Amino acid sequence: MTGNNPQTRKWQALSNDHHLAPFSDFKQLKEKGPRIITHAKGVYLWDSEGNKILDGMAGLWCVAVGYGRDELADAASQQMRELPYYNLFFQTAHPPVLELSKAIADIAPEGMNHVFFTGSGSEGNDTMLRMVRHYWAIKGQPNKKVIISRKNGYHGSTVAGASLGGMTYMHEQGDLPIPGIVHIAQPYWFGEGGDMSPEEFGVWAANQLEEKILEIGVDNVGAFIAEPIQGAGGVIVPPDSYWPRMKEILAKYDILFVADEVICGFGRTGEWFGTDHYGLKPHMMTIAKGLTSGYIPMGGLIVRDDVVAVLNEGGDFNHGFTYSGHPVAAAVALENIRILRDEKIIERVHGETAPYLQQRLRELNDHPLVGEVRGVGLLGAIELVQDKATRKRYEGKGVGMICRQFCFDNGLIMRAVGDTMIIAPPLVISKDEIDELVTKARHCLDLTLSALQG
Ligand code: PXG
Repeated sequence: MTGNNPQTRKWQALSNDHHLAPFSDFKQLKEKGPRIITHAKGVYLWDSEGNKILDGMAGLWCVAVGYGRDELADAASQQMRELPYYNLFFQTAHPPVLELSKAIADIAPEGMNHVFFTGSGSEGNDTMLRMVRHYWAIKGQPNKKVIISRKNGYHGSTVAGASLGGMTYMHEQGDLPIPGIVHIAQPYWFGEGGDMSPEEFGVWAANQLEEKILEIGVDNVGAFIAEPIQGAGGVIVPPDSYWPRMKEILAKYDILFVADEVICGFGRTGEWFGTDHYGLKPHMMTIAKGLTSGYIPMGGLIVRDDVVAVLNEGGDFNHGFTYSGHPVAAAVALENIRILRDEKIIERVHGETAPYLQQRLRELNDHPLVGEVRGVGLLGAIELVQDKATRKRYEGKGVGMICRQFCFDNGLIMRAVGDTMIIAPPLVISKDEIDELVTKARHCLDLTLSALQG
């Protein structure tokens, strides 16, 4: 992005000279220069060139209550003045972390009443891996170490998080996955379902878990981890048959089930958690993102009471972070949950804006480039194809990136995962703003199609 505003160029020079950006091609970014986002309000961002942009991704799936909520800034500032930091290590605690633990227990599925806090979703999943292995060791089954995960799942970017995740391009950098983590097929019918119907494919994909458990031996398997709906992998909503079959398999074998709720949690599906949407009964749930609406970093692991009862017999759990349960983050999370609850934001998503968004998005099915539109709650995906009937892609054209660039240039943030366009707007998006989002998306699909034909 070349800016007209001289300040933009100054910031871009600082980026070139000093900043290493996450998940970026450093050299390419130097040539192009980052877009500088300077402020935000509601569902809109502004860049340093004065462009107003509808944020169809809620930051990075996290800004649930929208930008510019003074209550969250006030909660942070008040807590910073009162107790800016203290740790939870040496048999101490502080009010915000205790009140937040209770507030989370109140909204979590029944029987999930304990929370271990971290600084991020990745740390939450690292905590999960160590806690699962510790749990089985306490139970006298130390061999139950293997964690089964899924290809193209996303569980973070730490060594354990990236290993649990099924992103091969992440594994390739740094000799991952670490031992003791294996991946099964994902329930991505549009991309991998072949000639099967979605229902057949959903059962097939779920059965991969049973096959893997039998292959490894249940005595060696500690847990299965999955996002209720894969987010970063491309908003992959499993076929309706998938989770019911998974539930049968999980009930049959003595392994723990971990729901990674980092994206689905805190209202994204129109329920507090993705597991509520699918009626799942996890032993642990990883949380982050919507927990604080991204205003401040915080993650955690919610743990079911029967698991805690075992952990209680295991002596010290030798794990924790300087910022576990940070008081300022906890104060912000508490206020964020209060806003979600008192303003009935999730009820509105469920009853009003999610059905509206899903209906409006599906209107894009008539577009020549669109092979499928899917979504749940305020999550949506649009598959871009060359041939609707066969689901054939435009090979090697980078259609997703072309479309993403048109979106950026036309005031809409919509992500591209390969040739899948994805959205996850703030939960406070209004119907009018949804209209704007869909209108802009259609316009950008038109521009993409013209570019491909031209
Ligand atoms: N689990 C899930 C399901 C996630 O989506 C994490 C864990 C890790 O959280 P932290 O807080 O450590 O980032 C995530 C994070 C993308 C993208 O490209 C998605 C995430 C992070 C970065 C990029 O969509 N999700």
